[in-house]
Amino acid sequence: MKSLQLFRIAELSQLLKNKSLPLSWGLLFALQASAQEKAFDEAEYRLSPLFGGPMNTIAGMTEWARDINHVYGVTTIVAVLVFLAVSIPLIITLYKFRVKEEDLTNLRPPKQIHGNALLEITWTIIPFILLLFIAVPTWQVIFKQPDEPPPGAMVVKVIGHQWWWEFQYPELGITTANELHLPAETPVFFVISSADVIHSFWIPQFGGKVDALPGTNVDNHLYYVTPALRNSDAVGGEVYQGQCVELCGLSHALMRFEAIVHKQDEFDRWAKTFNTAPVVASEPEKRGEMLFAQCQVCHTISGTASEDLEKQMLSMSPPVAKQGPNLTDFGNRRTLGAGTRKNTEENFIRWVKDPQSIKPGATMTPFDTLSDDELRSIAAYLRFSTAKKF
Ligand code: HEC
Ligand SMILES: [Cu+2]
Repeated sequence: MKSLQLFRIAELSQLLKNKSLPLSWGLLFALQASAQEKAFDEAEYRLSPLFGGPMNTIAGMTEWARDINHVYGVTTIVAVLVFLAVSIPLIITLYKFRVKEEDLTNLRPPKQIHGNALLEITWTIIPFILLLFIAVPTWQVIFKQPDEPPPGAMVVKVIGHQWWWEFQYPELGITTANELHLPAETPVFFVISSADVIHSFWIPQFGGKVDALPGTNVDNHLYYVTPALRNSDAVGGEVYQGQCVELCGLSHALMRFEAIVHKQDEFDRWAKTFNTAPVVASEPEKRGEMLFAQCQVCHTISGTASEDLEKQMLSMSPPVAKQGPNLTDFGNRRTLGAGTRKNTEENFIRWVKDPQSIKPGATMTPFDTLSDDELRSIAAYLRFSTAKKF
């Protein structure tokens, strides 16, 4: 912890020396990073090697994030100028017109004035011009967002749930949760909505946050080109952190996800193998598969009976969506409980026995009557049978 703090300070001074970071952002960066580091350490998070903090908004990885940072920069400069224009004359005035020793015996009220048209017009026009300075780049950036998916963009539907994320790829026939897989350097058009209350979709390093609203015909959009890989032969993709940023109930802070950026061919393989049925090899996995029957009302795994059940539920009128996340690729997921814990056997068993002990308010039923052996079998099935090589 201490060493990380030192690392961050060293890193920061390096950035300042290279002039790649304005001072005001640098200070903000240091404060924000140290608070987040603590939170993420507790959640067993790995720190991203680039710029330390995985939730850092300042080191934008997409052009969209850099556009937003440009607006921040302009706003910061204007704000600093206003601060100096007010505080310097104030300090000079306080000093120059302070009561002097010899005046103390002869204090008189200052000359009284009322109204000064020239002054009032001036201090109306100056803020107007300053606001224009901020407004023009803001508009320019806002209007870069298209209303419809541009030709060639991949469409991803993002649906917020209390307290997890669903991701659908309509063109690929994929539904997954809590892990957003994306190809590198690809334009993506997100269609964002919610199944219950207002959530907000945010990947800090990709820029911008967009509310996920419940109800029909209120979908919000977000468009950007995903970043290039930092390491062009990264296997398994590069991970960015995401978080719900609208206070949405008890476990709002535990409503996280990971965005994983892959080489195009790796992404294609992921998409192609995604919906293949689990490979049930060992005895515990077979037992686990049977025991999973009691989880099917809420969870779907492609290529199993739970998928048929989902189709039936969706064809009812009105259609009924399952309450829990799709677990088709659960074995490949790095976390469980929407980014709350690492996907280990121990955490898995604790989750199934008592989800609320990991995530207060989680709407999954606790399965505390299952024996340890049964729990280990379900863990084997979900953690190994569904882990597909791609
Ligand atoms: C009443 C519906 C319901 C039932 C039944 C149910 N779950 Fe869940 N499950 C959920 C919900 C809702 C979540 C998401 C909770 C959250 O993250 O806030 C979840 C999350 C999970 C997760 C974490 C997924 C992730 O990627 O974060 C696992 C693993 C899981 N359930 C396993 C099981 C198993 C195994 C069973 C059966 C023994 C089961 N569930 C039964 C509703 C259910
Ligand atoms: Cu939320």
